[in-house]
Amino acid sequence: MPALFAETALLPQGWADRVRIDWDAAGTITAVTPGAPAQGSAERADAVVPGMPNLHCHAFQRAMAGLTERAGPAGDDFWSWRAVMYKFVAALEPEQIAAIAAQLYVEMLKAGYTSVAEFHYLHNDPEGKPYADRAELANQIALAAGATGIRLTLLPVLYQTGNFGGAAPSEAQRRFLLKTDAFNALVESLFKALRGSRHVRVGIAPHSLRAVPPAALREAKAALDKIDPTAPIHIHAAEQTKEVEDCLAWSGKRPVEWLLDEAKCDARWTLVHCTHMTADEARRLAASGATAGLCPTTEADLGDGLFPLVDYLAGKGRFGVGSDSNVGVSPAEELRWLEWGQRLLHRRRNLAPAPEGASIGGTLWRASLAGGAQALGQPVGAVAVGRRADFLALDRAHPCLAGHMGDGLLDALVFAGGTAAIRHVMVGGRWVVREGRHPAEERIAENYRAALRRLA
Ligand code: NGQ
Ligand code: ZN
Repeated sequence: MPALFAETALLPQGWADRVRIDWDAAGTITAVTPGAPAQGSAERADAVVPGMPNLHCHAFQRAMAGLTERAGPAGDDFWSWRAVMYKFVAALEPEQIAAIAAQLYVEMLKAGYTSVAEFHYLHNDPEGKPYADRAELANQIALAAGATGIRLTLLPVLYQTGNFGGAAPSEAQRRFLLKTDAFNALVESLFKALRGSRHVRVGIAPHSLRAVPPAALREAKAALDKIDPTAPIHIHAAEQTKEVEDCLAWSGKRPVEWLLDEAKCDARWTLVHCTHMTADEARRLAASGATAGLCPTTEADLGDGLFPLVDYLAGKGRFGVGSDSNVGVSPAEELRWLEWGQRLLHRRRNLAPAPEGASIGGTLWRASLAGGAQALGQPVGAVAVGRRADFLALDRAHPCLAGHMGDGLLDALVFAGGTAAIRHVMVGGRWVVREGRHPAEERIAENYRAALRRLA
């Protein structure tokens, strides 16, 4: 039986020393023994913490990060960024999508993400026609995840309209569009193809209330329920004030309010962004048990606004973090900006509510492990029996961790550039990063460079 002996490890009950962790051939933890003797065949590690689930990602956007930082003719905003993104998307070929995703997933693993929820909305060819295999592009994502070893929750996206009230989609959106029947068939085929995988779970992602009319939302959910009534459902909501205004004009309700009232969101749901909520919406979303999917670096990059974290956490709301457009690829960076945004807003420090003396980095890391695991619908996010063996081995001898112990390690990780100390990364009981390196990283980077050369 494979096993690891950790000098110290973050367990659900807190930090423990001399922890032996055993797992089975399928990568599920079978025993966690604090205070264990170091002898035996178990490999040794220094400080072990659960790897972070990344609850929101559009992999292809990694290749345009840094390319939208030139001033446009008339003042730039989220919508002008989106227009550039649509141009970028227009020409992407399947192999390019796989090459970009593989490069990104290697970067994620090295930064401490051990799983990713891919909100996958490219379905059609550049002309907007379906590929011979409808799952052509979704397959590229699954291939990239398999090639890198990252755990995947694959969320095919339903996208039908250009705005609320059934507005026609634009030409630029043609690669995203599927009729509900075609979408349901795609979901079913992905369930079939990926059944039995311990590394992949399938759910669905209605893109947003802008892109999915209520009837289609209901039908897609009903079809999913027939296959798997616990599968995750993700949706973008209330990222921009224009979306809130348009939603009010359409329905008399705000997006999060509409979703809570009409879609009855519960713990199966992840609402991505929720930047613009009233205090009442924040309280109700927290009480629903759904996860708020927060993507602070993308939300900053796109000028979205700041999530009402203080109200939301006062209601004990669940959250996790996502890399979204992949301008940042690091859970520590997302959490740092989550907290820093609140500090800038409130002009105070240590805003994530925690009892006196509690660590903010530790509080945020733990909360986003739990929220991320719930959002991905996979048994991850803890070093505990029955969970998958997905974790990071930190090097406490690294200068950036010197002088830190227990939750102090997580404070250093989140607030003091401690990610340089992520030494090894394990997913499902297999090391996917060793000494900071992924075994296929050179080949994957070369493919990525070649894909970008063809795009240019
Ligand atoms: C997306 N991205 O689907 O990639 C969106 C932009 C939209 C972010 N919201 C498109 N970060 O929301 O219409
Ligand atoms: Zn998104």
